[in-house]
Amino acid sequence: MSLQTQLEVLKEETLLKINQSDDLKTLNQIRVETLGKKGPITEVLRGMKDLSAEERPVVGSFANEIRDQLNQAIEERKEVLEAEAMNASLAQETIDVTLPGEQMTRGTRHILSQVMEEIEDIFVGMGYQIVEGYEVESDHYNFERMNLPKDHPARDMQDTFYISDEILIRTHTSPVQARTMEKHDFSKGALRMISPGKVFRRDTDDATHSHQFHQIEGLVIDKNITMGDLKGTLEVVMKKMFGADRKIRLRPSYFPFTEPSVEVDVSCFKCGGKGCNVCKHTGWIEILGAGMVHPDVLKMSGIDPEEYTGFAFGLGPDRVAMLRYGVNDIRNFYQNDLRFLNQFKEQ
Ligand code: FA5
Repeated sequence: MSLQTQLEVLKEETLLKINQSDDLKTLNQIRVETLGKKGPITEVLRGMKDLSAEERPVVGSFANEIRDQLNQAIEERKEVLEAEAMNASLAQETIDVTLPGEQMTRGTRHILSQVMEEIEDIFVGMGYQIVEGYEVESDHYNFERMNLPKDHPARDMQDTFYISDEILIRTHTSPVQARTMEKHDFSKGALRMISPGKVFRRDTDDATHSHQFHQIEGLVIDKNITMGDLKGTLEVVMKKMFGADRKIRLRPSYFPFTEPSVEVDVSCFKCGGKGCNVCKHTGWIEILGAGMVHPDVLKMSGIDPEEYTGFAFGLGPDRVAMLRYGVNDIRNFYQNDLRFLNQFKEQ
């Protein structure tokens, strides 16, 4: 068979393979096998050395022509296969925009955070500043500066988690009073602050007591502040929190850091005052302690009690939330049970 005939046969066979190839990998393989250095065309061209000088250019240009034709056929087939692959992947990746979207779960603030922020807003509206305190406190600020020296029997009122002899986790937010008083510049006006935060006590947990709970401390110091200011302020705040028809009572009490001292109770949400297991059959739930700042507490913070007087209070927002929403066990707030918490989703 002449070289031209061999090339002609090779061309026909290769064109057939090219047109039958149905993926890019096979097509590339055909190209390498036919047109590569070890392929049959190169092989035929090598045999040209045996040809006469007249025949050589004729066969050479014929071989080049066939190589060009095959290359072109491969390129054309490649375009067809690439278009087919693109169409197939487009068909596969089609998005059905009518399918329902994935449901996103939306977080919400904890009910206690919601109640605390609401109380903060009431006080901010009355000109109070918000001050942050420390959860890890010193015995000095938690007790001594609150008129509770080391051997004071009233320390038993707040069973304490000590970290060392001098360091503890605070049992109330009252240490923020001392920290704020000693820094306040009275030449710039009265001190009016609240301080919300977590407190800790070695209380036995029950329906109304938790070993970790929250308090919002309040403190007002100025010239001529009286018990009337305290009572008036608490009445306004309680009405805003619970509505005008809920009953409130002030009871004489004792705190070493206030004189005189009171406790404020709100009528029980569950029994309405008749007595039940939630209010321990008293009809009332205690939500805050308060009083006129003790002159010794003022003195220890460098304030002259002859010139300035003040009132302070410590409110329990956990109890406020219980009263508000009829939650009959404080422990629900701390167990992170979503079935409970989801009832208080913000809108
Ligand atoms: C105090 O802690 C005083 N520091 C409050 C105070 C501040 C009085 C300033 C005077 C001036 P008491 O221990 O009563 O007081 O706590 C205050 C409020 O915290 C209580 O009325 C109650 O609402 C809440 N509370 C107390 N113990 C618990 C507890 N174990 N669990 C949940 N709430 C509690």
